Amino acid sequence: MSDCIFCKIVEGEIPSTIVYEDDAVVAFEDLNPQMPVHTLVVPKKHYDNIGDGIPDTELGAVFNAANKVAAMKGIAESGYRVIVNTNDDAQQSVHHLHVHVLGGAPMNSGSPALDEAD
Ligand code: DGP
Repeated sequence: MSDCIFCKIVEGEIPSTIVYEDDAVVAFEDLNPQMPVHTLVVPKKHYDNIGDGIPDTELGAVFNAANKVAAMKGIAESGYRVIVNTNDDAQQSVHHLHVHVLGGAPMNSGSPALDEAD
């Protein structure tokens, strides 16, 4: 999609700090980090959100990449959250499926880590 900012990041048309890439996904640092580790993982192909008919293989690639990012960042053992904001009530602001990988410090029990970001 020509007006999608994450498509532009995937295509290298706008800069980002890429931390992982494979055939299916790109992972890059969030512009406004809410935690010491805050990386986004996106499928290279555009999907609006998790309800957009994503093939199992691509969905699996996104979550496997999230796990790899956590390992690369050294938070796999200490703990991390993978958050997928979907549509308005969840404050999805970029409508290209992305998962937030958040960690590097203790988080509140049961409360979404991004609540205070908005
Ligand atoms: P969400 O609310 O789940 O749609 O989160 C979108 C995230 O995307 C938000 O944490 C900030 C991040 N973001 C928005 N624009 C850019 C950008 O141009 N570059 C990067 N690296 N991150 C962005």
